[in-house]
Amino acid sequence: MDTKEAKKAVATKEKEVPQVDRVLVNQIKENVEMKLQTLYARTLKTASDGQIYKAMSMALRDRVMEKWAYSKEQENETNGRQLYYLSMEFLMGRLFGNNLMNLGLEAPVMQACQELGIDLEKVRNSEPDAGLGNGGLGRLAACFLDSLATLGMEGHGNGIRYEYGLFKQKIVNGFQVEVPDPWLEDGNVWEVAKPEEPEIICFGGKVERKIKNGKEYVMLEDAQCVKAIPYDVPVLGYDSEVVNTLRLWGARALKPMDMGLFGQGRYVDSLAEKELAEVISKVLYPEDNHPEGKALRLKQQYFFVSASIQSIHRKFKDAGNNIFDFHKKVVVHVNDTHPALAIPELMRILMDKEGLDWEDAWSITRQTFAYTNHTILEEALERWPEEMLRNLLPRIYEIVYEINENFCKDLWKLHPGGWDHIARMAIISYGEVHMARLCIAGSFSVNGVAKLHTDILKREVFKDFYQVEPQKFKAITNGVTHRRFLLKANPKLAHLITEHIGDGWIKHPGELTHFKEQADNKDVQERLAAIRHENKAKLADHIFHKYAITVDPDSIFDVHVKRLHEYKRQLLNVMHIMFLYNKVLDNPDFPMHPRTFIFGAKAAPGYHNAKMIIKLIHALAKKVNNDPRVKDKIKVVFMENYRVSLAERIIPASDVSEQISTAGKEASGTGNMKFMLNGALTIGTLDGANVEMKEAVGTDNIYIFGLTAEEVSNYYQLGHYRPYELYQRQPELRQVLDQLVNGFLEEEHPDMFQGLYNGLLYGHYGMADPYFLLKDFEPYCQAQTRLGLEYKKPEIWWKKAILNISHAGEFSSDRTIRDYNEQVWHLPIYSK
Ligand code: T68
Repeated sequence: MDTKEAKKAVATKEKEVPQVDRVLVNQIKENVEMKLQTLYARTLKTASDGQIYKAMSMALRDRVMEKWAYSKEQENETNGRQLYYLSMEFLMGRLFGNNLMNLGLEAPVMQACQELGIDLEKVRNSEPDAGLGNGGLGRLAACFLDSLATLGMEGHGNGIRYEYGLFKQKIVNGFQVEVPDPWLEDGNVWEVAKPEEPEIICFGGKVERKIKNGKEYVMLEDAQCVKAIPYDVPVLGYDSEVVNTLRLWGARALKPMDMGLFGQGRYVDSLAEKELAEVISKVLYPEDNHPEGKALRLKQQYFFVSASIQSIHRKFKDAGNNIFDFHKKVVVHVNDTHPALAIPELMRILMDKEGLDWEDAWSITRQTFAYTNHTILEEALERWPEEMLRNLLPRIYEIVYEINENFCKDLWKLHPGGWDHIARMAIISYGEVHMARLCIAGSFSVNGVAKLHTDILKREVFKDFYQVEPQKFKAITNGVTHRRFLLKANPKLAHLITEHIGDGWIKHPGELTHFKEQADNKDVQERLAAIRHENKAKLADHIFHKYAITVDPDSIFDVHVKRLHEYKRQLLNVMHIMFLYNKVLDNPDFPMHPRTFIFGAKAAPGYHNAKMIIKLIHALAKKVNNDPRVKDKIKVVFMENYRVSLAERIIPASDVSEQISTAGKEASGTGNMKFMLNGALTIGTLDGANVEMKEAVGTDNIYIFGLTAEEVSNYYQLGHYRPYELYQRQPELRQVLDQLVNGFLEEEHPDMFQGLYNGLLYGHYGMADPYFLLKDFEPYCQAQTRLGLEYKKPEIWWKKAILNISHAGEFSSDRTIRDYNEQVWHLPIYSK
């Protein structure tokens, strides 16, 4: 069977007996058994699930490597324009199933497994998630890689090979406990180490200027240097010949140990340098939307951008290119400001290595970089102490200093005498280096991740910059790979769609709009409902086995999964559950369709309020789930350790998608899109990409409530928000808030949630209820009531669900990547 036919088999599997290629199936069986023997000296009878996973992955890997080799050869021969996507985070999740799907081998592998008696599901679950990211930003980078390869663009990722990914979350007595994630412990089938291609990265030292042959050159003296070793991961596209590379850098000492010290018997000291070097790529910082101002974090940033830029430069030169064409052949995208030092690093290489003068170097640099902003939260905008940069990276500091001088001189011409104005825009200001400002000054393109977000950047956060260079600013709305989050995660729904509109949507998600024609088709509605029910039953099973909580697949699965952050307002969801609970206690016949509220969220380890909200959800779950008076009308489940693979399990089983951030705070959101693709209905605010989802699907097919971003912004500016008055005026709201502190939830520790309560009514330092939970409480409860009523009318509910799926193509990362390419990157497309 050729790959086309194999793919068709994937799309139409479950339909009668899939027609698979016998020869291929036999080959796969043979490959797997052989790998088991040669790798582990095991047979199928004696191998563990983990060993079978490895053997199967190695067998698959052989096919991947062959494709990768040809793709690289092609890339070298063509010497075309390349994209390098620099990101501190790539939240890849599992790769086995995705690679299987992309190679069109799902059906024959399933057949082979069946014949060998291998439980494929178990095998898949043996793979650890590559959790090299915190949340949206890191997962976006992973989705982009998928779409780039599928669309036939040469776009490579560059990041850090953290030895420990994002912590694993354990819940102990309702509290989050963080456990390390040593995901590489059993090796990583998908990486190829290239110790023979290291880059050298230097920290500290002193900048010295020397004259040689009448020319000044710059060098660092007494610096501490480490090696950056590339670990390359192939990135396959779906039905595509282009195989890109995700290059993750690991830190190593220049010398494995100090032989002098070793000879003196000082064994531990002899390893000190190695330890100091390796700590750089040891662990991912677990803060999302809140930068950690530690020197080690700055080291990580420079480590990976310096390695990336040096290797990009090396490859560019090896291809025989002229340095003045650098920006024509290379575009470097910085994913938020974390890789911002790539800008002065390229300047350093162009000047100190290539001998270019400042003007030429700056001109090339500014035409090479593009920057995406992912947040407007003030506290999340990165700034580094000037001193720290000067000490850790003296040459880079000099360059940033010079960039700032020139930048301010230009501003002075525009705003003569405007000291305040210039201080607001300066890259170095009051002893701090402002990374977003460096990115804007050093890039040819700046973009937000949704329309609303970009508007806020232009109007507020980057207003001064927008006035100077409006043409740089672009709105490019995020997207997610519909192949991982629909085709792979929800195969039965994918099959239903394909049955009606063909399988073109897999590569052209815009075609999903054809599914609209089925919106009123009773049969399709019923099948969609049946698929959802089956997915819910599976999740219910999982919940029962893991948490011993019985949940009813006939109840509404109302799902809130994402990082825990006050602006995302998981607490508002909790308040609504408490409101419902009170209703049922007041009136046992309170009319409501039973609901299962599902949460999943990791809190940053140092984020106290976020951790208390996790504890609160558990306290509420304990109370509600064990209260016979609610008669199974309400269940609350917190799913531990939310991550990519769990998202793939939960989202296809969701009826309701909670996207209820304070308007103006969520730059885009991407979970919202994954739910939409799977036909869940959104309850949400007019925030981030929700706004565009509403435009796409129509007001009637999404439950929108609450303050607008403009209203929120007015409240902040005018300072006239009085949550306490709402508390006094609204008895149902008051009851809920009082229950936080009157022992209703935690009899033994009634003051457990006093901090959350105080924050809502009185504020900690700044204003009370800065995320407007009290203001949005009533409209939220009303929207929930509307939603609950509509769930009871299947012909209305499932029509809406079909319309959501039909309009979700716009939120595929394929569309996003095409937009980036048209507006920013201009890469050639190599389609099959
Ligand atoms: C998210 N940002 C946005 N940041 O919050 C979300 N931050 O609205 C958007 O959809 C997504 O980016 C993709 O554009 C993040 O996820 C981080 O994870 C982060 C990590 C380190 C430091 C700061």
